[in-house]
Amino acid sequence: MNILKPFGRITAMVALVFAAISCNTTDNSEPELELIPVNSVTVDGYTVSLEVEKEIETGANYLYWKVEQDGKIITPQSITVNPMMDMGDMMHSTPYTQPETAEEDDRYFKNMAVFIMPGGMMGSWTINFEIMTQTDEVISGEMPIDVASSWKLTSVQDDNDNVYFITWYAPQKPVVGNNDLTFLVHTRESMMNFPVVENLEMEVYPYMDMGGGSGHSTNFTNPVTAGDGFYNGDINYSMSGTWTTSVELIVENDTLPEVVFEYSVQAE
Ligand SMILES: [Cu+2]
Repeated sequence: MNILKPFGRITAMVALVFAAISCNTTDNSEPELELIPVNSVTVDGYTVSLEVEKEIETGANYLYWKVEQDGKIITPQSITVNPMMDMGDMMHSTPYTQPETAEEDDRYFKNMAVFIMPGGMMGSWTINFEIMTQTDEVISGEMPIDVASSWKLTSVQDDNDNVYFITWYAPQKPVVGNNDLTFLVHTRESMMNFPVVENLEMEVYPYMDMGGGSGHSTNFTNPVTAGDGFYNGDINYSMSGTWTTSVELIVENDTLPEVVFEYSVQAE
């Protein structure tokens, strides 16, 4: 009967080892990238794929680029992109950055594009890409994409017809309680060039219309410039439901007309 004792100990040790392993995997705080395929294009034996975290829409989007050769992921030296909307009688680009190796997963290159118009009746979006392989081979092509419309982008003009594109960057999904409140601001230098605008003053005001002429605001801090066109504040929603947030930009002491974002806040 004594013969069972060591087995018991071994079982206990095995259980401990398993507990340690499963602890490790669940404790891993890196959020898992969950990407949706958008489109892929094959050029000269290289398959270039575009993947995203959420459906591409007006406002800010992160685009993840993957290049494969013979079914294997390769790491190019660089990927250069240029989003373009063909509106029939004219073409224009949109604010965007160039792809760099994704911190979350180095099999991908990642960039941001802020789409200023949805695709559809008005025109269609394509992302032109140029890839330099490790052997200096250049692969170029174009990737057609759909851009849905969203509530997260609006624009305003000043008296000199300068346009400012205001993107609601965060919260992407507003919830009751405290949320980081982040905007991005770009202007248009030409149809191909949309630089960020830093050091503006911004005045926001969140409001919930309760009907019958009554309504209320909630606690918030006004966003302030954080560099690269980002403006960071906070918003603490007291209730779920439909909210508006007005935004005024102050450009060199000139207060531009107010724009309003309207969206729904979830109960968490
Ligand atoms: Cu357009």
